[in-house]
Amino acid sequence: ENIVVVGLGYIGLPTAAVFASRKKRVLGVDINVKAVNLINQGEVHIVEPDLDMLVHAAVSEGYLRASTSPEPADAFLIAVPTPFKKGVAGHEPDLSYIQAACESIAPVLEKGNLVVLESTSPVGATEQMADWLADARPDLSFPQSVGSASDIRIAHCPERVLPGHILRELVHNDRVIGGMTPDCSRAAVELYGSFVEGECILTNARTAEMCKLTENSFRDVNIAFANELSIICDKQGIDVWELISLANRHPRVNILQPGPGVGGHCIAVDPWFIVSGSPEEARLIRTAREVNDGKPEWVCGKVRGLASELIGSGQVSRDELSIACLGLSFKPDIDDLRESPALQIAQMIAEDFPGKVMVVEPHINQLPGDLRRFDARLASLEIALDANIVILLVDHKEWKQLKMSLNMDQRLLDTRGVVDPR
Ligand code: SAJ
Repeated sequence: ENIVVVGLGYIGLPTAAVFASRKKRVLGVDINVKAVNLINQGEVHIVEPDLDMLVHAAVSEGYLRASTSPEPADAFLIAVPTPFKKGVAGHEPDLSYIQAACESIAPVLEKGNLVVLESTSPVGATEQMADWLADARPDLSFPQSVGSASDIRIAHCPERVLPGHILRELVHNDRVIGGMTPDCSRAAVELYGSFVEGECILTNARTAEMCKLTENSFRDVNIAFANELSIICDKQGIDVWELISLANRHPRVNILQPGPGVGGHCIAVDPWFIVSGSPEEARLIRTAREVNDGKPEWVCGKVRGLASELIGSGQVSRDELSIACLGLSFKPDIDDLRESPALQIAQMIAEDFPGKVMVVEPHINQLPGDLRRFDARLASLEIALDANIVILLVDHKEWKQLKMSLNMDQRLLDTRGVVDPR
């Protein structure tokens, strides 16, 4: 069986490699020529535990190849990004990458093929994908017009793996499989059955789309609850981490952890797809997004307050003031800075206090340009802990057991509850 995977990012490449490890012949397709060349040399362009070994083995055994254009196959998997349109009010989903993927595979489609949309998508995207394919190939029949008798079978099978644990979760997580007809679902189950050890559960495409959005919105709403509590507790002089651990002793309470905001490409994006599809109804989901998106600015306000306090009381002069940011990535123990609230905060602080900011980030060796522009610099943890204001932004394992004793001219802002206040 031959499989084409379109999009060789954090989802597509691991999926392609796992299929190849089960002795399927896989062609990975991406518009990024550099990534294609690297993969063909058995190397990878993304950081994910064990992925390099898996890709290397699959390429050297001849089961995995990469190219910038698709070839005929039995099944096509689409794993391209679905961002929202930046700057557009209402955070409209941008399906242009799916459309481009459809245009690239349509010419090589043959009767009997299965096309699976894996990208996280707004409700209706799978039907839209089928329409794009049907428009490009009037000689073939599709489920939206002929039902189960269609030449091409189409399903949505959203990915729910956690970055950092992708290879394990790909195999062990349950999979929700939503076909446009029951036949389409069955064809997709057969395909995934070659490596998924979790349960494959059948539904329709719209429910599968909504299911994925619901999972990430559930997490977003629950993190927003924790973030709102942290702001309330700060005002009331209560330690929010102590509060949450006490409340979580209740058998039916399980509050998540507050932080500097919510980052990554999934949890901070997917809820907007529900909001833009049902703007009147999705009130809680929208508010949760706003609460989480507002948290970086709240943290910056706290830092400005601490700086005025230190300067106003004469503890330190404005010229001498130093500020340290511990962590930049969007979550612990990874190098991924994309959509990171920690990075956003460090940038805002560096802009407010040019030349005074140092950053500790063990997973990178050069600061992003925006930080360098305001003369921020990378520092060691030891030096950073002498800064007047220390902002803990990411709970990397390097400082999980961090012990600090603060001098009179020092303040700590721990957004992750790592340092025991005692
Ligand atoms: N965060 C908190 N407090 C918490 C938990 C997380 O502030 O208690 C923050 C993190 O620091 C981070 C953000 O939320 O900035 C998101 O991190 P995450 O670890 O919760 O999730 P992601 O974005 O790495 O992966 C999520 C997962 N979804 C769910 O857990 C419901 C993953 O299973 C999905 O496959 C992935 O989104 C995706 O691709 O959609």
